[in-house]
Amino acid sequence: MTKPDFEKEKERAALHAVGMVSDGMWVGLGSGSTIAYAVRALGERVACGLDIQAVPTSRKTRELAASVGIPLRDLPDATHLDLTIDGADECDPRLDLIKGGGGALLHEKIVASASRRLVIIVDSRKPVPRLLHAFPLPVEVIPLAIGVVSFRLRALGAGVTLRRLPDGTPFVTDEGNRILDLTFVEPPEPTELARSLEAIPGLVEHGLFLGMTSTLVIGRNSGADVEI
Ligand code: ABF
Repeated sequence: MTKPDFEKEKERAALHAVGMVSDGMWVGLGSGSTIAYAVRALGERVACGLDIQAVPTSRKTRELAASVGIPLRDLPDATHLDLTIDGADECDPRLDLIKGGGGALLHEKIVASASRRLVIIVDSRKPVPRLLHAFPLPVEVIPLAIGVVSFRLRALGAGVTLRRLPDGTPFVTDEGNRILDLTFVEPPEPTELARSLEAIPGLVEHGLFLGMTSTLVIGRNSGADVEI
């Protein structure tokens, strides 16, 4: 059996999603290495005359989209979007997701929630039977609340790690916040956990994207699987 080429899988999923974009759309652009394939492919379509406005969810995506000529709008200019293409860290059979491994979950969730359709593109390593059993759940916290929020998270049974850069300094989000990565020895039910997290003041957003995905595209060695 040939070893899967994960970069090819990302590209296949991205090309499928970009085929869903049409003239006149406002398109949300997520973050991450899979999205980079979608942004470059969208740039090629724009160069051939596709007329869209795009709202990026991170500085990195903005820079890449600008470099390939995609017309960009700022998030404050957007009221709603037609379609958002984004990646994920984990996805389960219900198409629920963990996102935020790249630290852009707040903007990603705002854009996804304002979109009529959320198309998630992943390679074949991302689908899992259940969320919260492997990939740590990122939550975004305002800096002055780190202590009180961490205390409340531990009381929920979470192991809490402040995300740091390789030089040891804390990772800072595009909004100037911090990321805590949560692990669970006994993973809770995602919906209940989401409700508990949303009740903690100072916790700005969490990386559980539940009931938001319209279409999941899983890149495969040959082609792409599409789940709706
Ligand atoms: C974003 O980028 C995130 O929410 C997720 O954390 C990450 C996925 O990155 P990659 O496509 O590089 O695996 O979509």
